[in-house]
Amino acid sequence: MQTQESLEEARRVLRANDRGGFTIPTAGLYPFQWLWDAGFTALGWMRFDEPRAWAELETLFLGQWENGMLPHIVFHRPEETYFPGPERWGVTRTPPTSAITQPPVVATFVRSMLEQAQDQALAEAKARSLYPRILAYHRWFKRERDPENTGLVTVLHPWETGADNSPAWDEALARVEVDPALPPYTRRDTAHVDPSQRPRQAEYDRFLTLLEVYKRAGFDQLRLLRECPFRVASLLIDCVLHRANRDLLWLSERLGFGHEAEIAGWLKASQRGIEGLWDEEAGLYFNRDLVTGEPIRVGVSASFLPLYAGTASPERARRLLDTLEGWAQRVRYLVPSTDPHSPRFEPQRYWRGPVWAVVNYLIALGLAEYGYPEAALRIRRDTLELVQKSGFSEYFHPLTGAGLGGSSFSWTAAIYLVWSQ
Ligand code: 2M8
Repeated sequence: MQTQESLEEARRVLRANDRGGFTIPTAGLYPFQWLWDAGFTALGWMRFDEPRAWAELETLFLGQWENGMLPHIVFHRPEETYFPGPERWGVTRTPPTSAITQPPVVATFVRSMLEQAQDQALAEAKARSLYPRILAYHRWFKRERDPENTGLVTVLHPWETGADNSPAWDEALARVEVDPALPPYTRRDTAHVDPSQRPRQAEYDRFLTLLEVYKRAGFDQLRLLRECPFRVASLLIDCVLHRANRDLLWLSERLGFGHEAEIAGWLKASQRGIEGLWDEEAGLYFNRDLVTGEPIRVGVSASFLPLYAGTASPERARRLLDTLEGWAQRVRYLVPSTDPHSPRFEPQRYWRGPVWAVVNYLIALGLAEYGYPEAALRIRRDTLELVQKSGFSEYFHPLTGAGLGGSSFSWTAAIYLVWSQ
């Protein structure tokens, strides 16, 4: 595909996935609105339809809970092609939603949408109306997921991290005992995608067991912080939230809301929390198991995200670049979702090896900001090349460049639009 043709195709993917105010990630496999997908997709819409871009975020917030939580899926209308749907989650509200969250990219993307908007009046009005809802969401994180002010959020499900079957969660998830009374279920994902590219059955049983744990706890977060058998600190959540708080602070100042001191307090804690995940010997940041308190010593693409957060010192940023260069010796395309030196690296299985355009976007942004434009450009070029070679796939094989998972995928199209214009 030539760039011009690919750009037209990327716009076509977003239009085809548009369900009126929200964009599904891809038909069949994911027929609802997902939180962080909506953020990236809004950035894509911004390149050719600004009102539609703002609508994506407004529609997402229709799912926000009264306590501020922004759920990871909003089930705007019934669809039979996905499991677990609203019945299994058992959340009684309209529209129905899941009961967990996802990487909170929204504040950061609202800021960049406001900065790049052609229609400044519209952008300012939309940012102003979204701001209090984003603030309520970030206050929820602090109040319900870091009540002891450790600077790290407690994550209660691999789905919250966005990187569902990452090898980083293997031990923490294995500790979850499959509920013997788990209601029977039929997976739908493996009807759409080759099972060798999806999580394993043992993982799904535990993903579903955790839902029953939440329901039994009445979704009480503070209770789940004590009782949930799966509790981790995830770089994807903590780094995305740190940057989102930096951008929320910027928005507060720019729009005159006056919450700067409160947000600066959160930033101080998360700066300390994230930098506490650094491993000097590995030259990387590691996720942490909050049940054992131990670092999870497997390198994953999120290990580079303190560059995106902006918490890393220049020395640590340099070490990260060296580590990334080591990974680049092992794969053709950056950035594999798992360290390709690791025995757990599986180049075609979902979050255990493949390249994801959205994570590439976050890492490249961080590298550029730390003064490594060439490394950022390499990642950008790899991403565009993958799309040109294999289309708008959900993820890509880091050795062969083959497209994997769902096709005509919204966030891949969105990143293509953002990066090639
Ligand atoms: C994937 O996750 C969903 C559950 O949330 C699934 O497999 O059913 C992940 O890649 C996640 O990060 C993404 O937001 C979602 C939709 O693209 O799909």
